Amino acid sequence: MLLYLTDYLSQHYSGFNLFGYLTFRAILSALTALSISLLVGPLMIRHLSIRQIGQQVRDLGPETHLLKAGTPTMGGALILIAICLSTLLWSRLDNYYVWVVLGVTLAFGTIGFVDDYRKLILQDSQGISVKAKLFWQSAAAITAALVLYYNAQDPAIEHALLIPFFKDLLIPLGGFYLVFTYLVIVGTSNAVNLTDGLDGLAIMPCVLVAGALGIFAYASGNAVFANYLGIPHIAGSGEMMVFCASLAGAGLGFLWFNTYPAQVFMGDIGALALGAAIGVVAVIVRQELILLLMGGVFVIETVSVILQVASFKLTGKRLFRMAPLHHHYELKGWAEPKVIVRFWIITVILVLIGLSSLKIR
Ligand code: 57M
Repeated sequence: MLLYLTDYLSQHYSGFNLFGYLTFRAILSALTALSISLLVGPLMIRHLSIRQIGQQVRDLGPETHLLKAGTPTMGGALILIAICLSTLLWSRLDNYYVWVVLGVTLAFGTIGFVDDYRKLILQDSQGISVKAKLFWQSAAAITAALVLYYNAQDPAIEHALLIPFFKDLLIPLGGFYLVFTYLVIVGTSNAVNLTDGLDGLAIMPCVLVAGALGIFAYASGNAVFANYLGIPHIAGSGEMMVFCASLAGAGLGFLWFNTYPAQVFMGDIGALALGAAIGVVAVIVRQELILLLMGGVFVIETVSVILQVASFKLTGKRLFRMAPLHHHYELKGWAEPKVIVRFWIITVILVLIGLSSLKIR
């Protein structure tokens, strides 16, 4: 939004040309979102506490979690406000990718809000049913997939699966693009949701993966860099760097309060929205397989649940002490911060490997 002003002012004062640079706007976007999170965080925590919007903790989980009962949750609302304000301020609003990614983020955030609201405010422990949650997630994801499919500027690239670490290796998806895109968005959203089970465990990998996707967006959106790196040029995708920067900034600001011992949880409103946001950005910049790699912690957590349920149903025995995997290590005696930081370190390693695919091909 501010770009309309700075574009005008730059005609009279050359210094305002700075705001035309994507990298500068991304830095401002991150700092704006970080500032909003840090400044509004305490007010939000106080508001949630006064409204007694506190986490209910099931007694099935590790005993250490019982102490967490009553921790204010739905803090993800602050993350979404910071992301939306910062993105609207610093991105080019005539770029349709910006509206697609904001629409998906807010749609999944709304689904999470309704679930949290029912559980925490209406005291309905079930929240919205699994079927209803999946239905609305599917509606949002399929809508985004259709919009991206029919607005593709270069279908040969934008409807193909990019194979990382190989130069110009694209597999045309055709109509399967819609199914694949749906799976990426809904899968990432629910994987982040499952991962959000320890203080800061989900938000830091979201910050790291979003930051890396921002770099991919910058490279893909720049014809010269895309050509030099041997990745597809996707005109306009560079603006995703501004969105990713706002997600990273808002996430770091939230982590200030969510770090162990957490003063606030993000709730489904945050977890579902952040996962969907990361998923749709990966689709826009054609880096779904790199997302699978960099978001490996989300994948491992989800697979651990699938394996645990399958094992229990088939053999009556559990593979892990408890799933998702972070609970398994807690029950092995690892202190919560140890589990969290080690999962963060694994994410840093996976993100660095993912970024290396920009050069190794
Ligand atoms: C999302 N929610 C946390 C918080 C957060 C099928 C099964 C695997 C489903 C899964 C499940 O219920 N997942 C829901 C995970 C919950 O966090 C809230 O939920 C929001 C995210 N959606 O923002 O509001 C608890 O996580 C802890 N927490 C923190 N710090 C944070 O920053 O400590 C969260 C954020 C919070 C708090 O204790 O209450 C969650 O874990 O539910 N179920 C599970 O994950 C359960 N696993 C399980 O049942 N495993 C079984 C089978 C089904 C695989 C098994 O291993 O045999 C575990 N979770 C709980 N209790 N709460 C274990 C039992």
